[in-house]
Amino acid sequence: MTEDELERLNAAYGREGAVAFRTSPLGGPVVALTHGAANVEVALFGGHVLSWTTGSGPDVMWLSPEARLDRGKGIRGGVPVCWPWFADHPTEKALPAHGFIRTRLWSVAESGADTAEAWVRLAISAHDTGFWPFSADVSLTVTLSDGLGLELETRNTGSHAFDLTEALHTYFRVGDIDAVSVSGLEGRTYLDKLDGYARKSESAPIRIGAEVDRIYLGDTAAIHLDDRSIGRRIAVTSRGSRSAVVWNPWIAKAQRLGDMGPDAHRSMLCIETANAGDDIVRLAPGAAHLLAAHYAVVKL
Ligand code: TA6
Repeated sequence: MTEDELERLNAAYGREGAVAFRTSPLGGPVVALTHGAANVEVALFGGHVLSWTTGSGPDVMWLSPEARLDRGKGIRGGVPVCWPWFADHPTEKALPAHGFIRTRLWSVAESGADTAEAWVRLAISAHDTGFWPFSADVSLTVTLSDGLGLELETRNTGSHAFDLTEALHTYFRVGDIDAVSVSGLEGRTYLDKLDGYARKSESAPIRIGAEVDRIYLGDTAAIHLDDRSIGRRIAVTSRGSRSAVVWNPWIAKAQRLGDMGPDAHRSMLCIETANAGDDIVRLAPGAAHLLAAHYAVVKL
């Protein structure tokens, strides 16, 4: 994006001290939100939240040291927007995992700021392409206040209904994976991707000591990621979601992925707010669906 284009974005959507557009050293345009001591950075490539700092403690988001915005491929870390399918395409395995809007440039639709929050809405239209013969308008609204809110809205603008699976695939930074536990999913059924999607039941708060890749089914009041190494709880709440994914690649898969940097498994954990697994959204022509996540950080 040229400096002139950035200037036009700042003229149209910049808000003094709250919303600003700039070029990231990672190689692409980003919008920076500021509210008090908190900051968020969102890449226009993929509508991708890269970073969220609250003013105390490390970045809440984990981002690969190898992340780039200018290579046309999915950014490793932050909040990938998985849409219009979660994980592999249901029938065409050659298609990119987690859909195609995470590797497209989004446009800026709106922005705003007041004493309570700073926000920006990014948008993209997905029309008939060879492998997705439908039409939809998608927007991601990122709202920075005392917490961080993400709202992913899909509107079916075509004349055919389609099935949607999606996720806000959030990579949280942790101080030391050994000091982490995840609560709020006890008693829930999950699909274990590492065991042929076998249905299993969660019995206790989750500790991570190996690769974990699970789709938890049903409504989730709140999921708590407790990190005793950093001394913080990340509370995840959601709307429009009846599934949540917990993923850590551990050592071997992180090495196979090849772009996570050294010992990444010790410093990240994905808790993804989703419509995945059995949780499929059927969107009729003209209908809309909102998938929303809210993150709050409190001291432990
Ligand atoms: O959500 C978990 C998962 O489906 C894992 O199986 C792993 O493939 C991961 O997503 C990959 O995420 P990425 O950021 O590479 O799209």
